Amino acid sequence: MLRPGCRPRPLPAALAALSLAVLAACGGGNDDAPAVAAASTPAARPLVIAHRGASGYLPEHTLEAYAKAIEMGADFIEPDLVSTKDGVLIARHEPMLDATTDVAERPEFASRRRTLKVDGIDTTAFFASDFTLAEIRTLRAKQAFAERDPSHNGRYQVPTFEEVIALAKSRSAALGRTIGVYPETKHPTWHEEQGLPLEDRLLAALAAAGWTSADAPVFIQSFEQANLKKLRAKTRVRLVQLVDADDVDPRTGAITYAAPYDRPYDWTKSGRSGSFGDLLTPAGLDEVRTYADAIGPWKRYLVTVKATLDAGGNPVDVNADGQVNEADFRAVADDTIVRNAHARGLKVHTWTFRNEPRRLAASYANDPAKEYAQFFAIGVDGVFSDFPDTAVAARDAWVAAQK
Ligand SMILES: [Ca+2]
Repeated sequence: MLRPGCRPRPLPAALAALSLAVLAACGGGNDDAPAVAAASTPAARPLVIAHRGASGYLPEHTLEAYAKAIEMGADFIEPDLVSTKDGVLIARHEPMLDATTDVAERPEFASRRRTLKVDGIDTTAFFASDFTLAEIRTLRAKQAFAERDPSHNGRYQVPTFEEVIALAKSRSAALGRTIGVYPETKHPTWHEEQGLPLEDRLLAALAAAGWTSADAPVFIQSFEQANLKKLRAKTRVRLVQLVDADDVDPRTGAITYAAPYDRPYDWTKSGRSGSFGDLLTPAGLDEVRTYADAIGPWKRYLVTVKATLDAGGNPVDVNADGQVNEADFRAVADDTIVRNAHARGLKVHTWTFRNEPRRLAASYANDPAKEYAQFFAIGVDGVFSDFPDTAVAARDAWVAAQK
């Protein structure tokens, strides 16, 4: 899924003047214990959704990364879906292949690089929609994050959605437990503009697997809204409205919005105003419940981060590492959205959980389990993690502690 992960984010204007390198939103921390607001009803056993597979360890969206996630105990594996030129759904985080494959090193494909508008933004890249599946098969996956182990680069292929489903089914049978799939339609409006709409092929693949009902081990997620409404008319499989944002202003903890992460792209296309956060108000949740079964808000909507401020009102580099990022911030929870969602019968699955110290708020004292526990305590029903072993251990410990 999940578009942002830890994408480079522009700084809020008032912070750009800081002499320190400021990386908001993707880290965290202070020395305070995690704060929890009012009590809500925690899930009995929150789901662990392996974000792009065990992507903290192996190149994302490969059968090897999904298999490792299953080995680690994940309940769901999470393929993002894009289309090839010949209309096959493959697992990639983006239609742009540059960051997660070796395509740029293949001279035979050099002429394919071109500029297209993606959700209104000029983007120069190698697009999956310009490659047949046979051509995609010749590529090899690579680790998307510079800070993670590159030793598996160049070894694994890009899988089709059908292969991901087959893996989930074969491992479920072998292990005697159900492993679900949690596909995301990536840029559905853009795919439609390319003449390669995703939705019917996604439903056909699920139907071929026998997965057409609300109790199928499937959640379909999207940041856009119109495609989910269309899907609701065609399937009872559970649907998830993802809710993005641009960043957090660490001086206040307030969510910030900037294009293209400010609203579902289909709203921009159709002229609907507003921002993603509107979907999480009581009125927004009333709308979401008409077509979806769950919401998937960025985790900062539920637990925000706040900086320690100096006399000038600027964030302090608390751990004195020369950078101001999440590792300097306090994590502050508020269960209002979770309670309002639950009151409407909507589950809450949030993202993305990562082990790297710079991505952990200071409140967690470098222990990712403390972050999971804070979210479980406010009632989230599922977490997307790049490190499913850590997430499963934290979940199991948390569940055991509730008894
Ligand atoms: Ca710091």
